[in-house]
Amino acid sequence: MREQLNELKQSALSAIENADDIKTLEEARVAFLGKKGSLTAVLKQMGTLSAEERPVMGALANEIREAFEGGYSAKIETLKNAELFARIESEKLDVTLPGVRRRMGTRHPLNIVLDELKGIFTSMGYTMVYGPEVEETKYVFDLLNTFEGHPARDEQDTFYVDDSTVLRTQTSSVQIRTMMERKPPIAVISPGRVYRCDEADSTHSPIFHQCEGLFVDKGVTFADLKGTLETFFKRLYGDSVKLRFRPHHFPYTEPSAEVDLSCFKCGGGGCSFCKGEGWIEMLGCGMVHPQVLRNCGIDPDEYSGFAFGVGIERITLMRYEIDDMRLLYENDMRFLRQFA
Ligand code: 2NM
Repeated sequence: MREQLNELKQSALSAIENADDIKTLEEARVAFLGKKGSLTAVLKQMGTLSAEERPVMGALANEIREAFEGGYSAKIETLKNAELFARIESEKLDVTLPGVRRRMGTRHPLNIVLDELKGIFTSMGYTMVYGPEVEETKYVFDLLNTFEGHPARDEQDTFYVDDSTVLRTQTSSVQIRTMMERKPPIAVISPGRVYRCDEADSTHSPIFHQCEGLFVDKGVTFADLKGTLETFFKRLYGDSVKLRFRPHHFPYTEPSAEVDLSCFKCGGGGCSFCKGEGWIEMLGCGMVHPQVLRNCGIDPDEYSGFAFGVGIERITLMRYEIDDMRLLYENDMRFLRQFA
């Protein structure tokens, strides 16, 4: 048995020696010490030994097992280190390489202009009001004095949801709601998306953005309207801009006017941009019609007001000298990045 044990020791220790990965080492351990292992098999024969031999062989077997375990734990340590080292080698990271630059988004030109517009009117004491884009015809037409049969109600121009519901064609509906809910003085602007049945081209889009303004108080006059718009456009485009009011007609204002701005490109002399006119049509405005005030529960004998509506796209195109409105909706980063 001594022979057998010594042989086992030799082969077990050389198995440890030769194992060059953890799996092989583990197999060697099982083959030696496991339930069906070779050392276990020898120990099972202990019963056949004499009483004198048994403790001697037992001590030898223990000694061999300890030798194996010592060799095993030293080897497993070595193998684990080697594995860790190999992983560190293969996962090596060059911290001096340049990083991946994250592309920052930029504010959309329409939002740049809208924020500026909000800022100017807020500084004049106006607050923002918002309302639904899917709106009852009552607020978009009837209360605004735009009767049944008026061309503005034509199905050709307006997206109808049903007989009494439309996609709003202007944000005046929000102003009507505001006048019905509040008492003057009222000084509000209503920026938002509006819809018209138009083919998209360089100057039209079926969805665009508008900002309407409304000021109602005692003794408000057309002079207040002129002063307000002049202040607004000078702040937006600079002091040299000139305004021209032309008589016009809207069902909801009386008198009404369209406002032209002196051409930003030629300053009024006439060029290709303004088609030789020197002026560019910019917005509509007027004194709120007494009937509209009455419709909203405001006494026109006590109060008067002015209102205006301006397209955000139009201001944006002019401000940045953009010649095609469709550029504003295409989300082409090469275009948008220019406004960073
Ligand atoms: C425009 C032109 C002229 C307008 C009128 C009103 C209201 F509700 F007070 F009657 N809000 N906005 C108005 C007036 C809008 O857009 C071109």
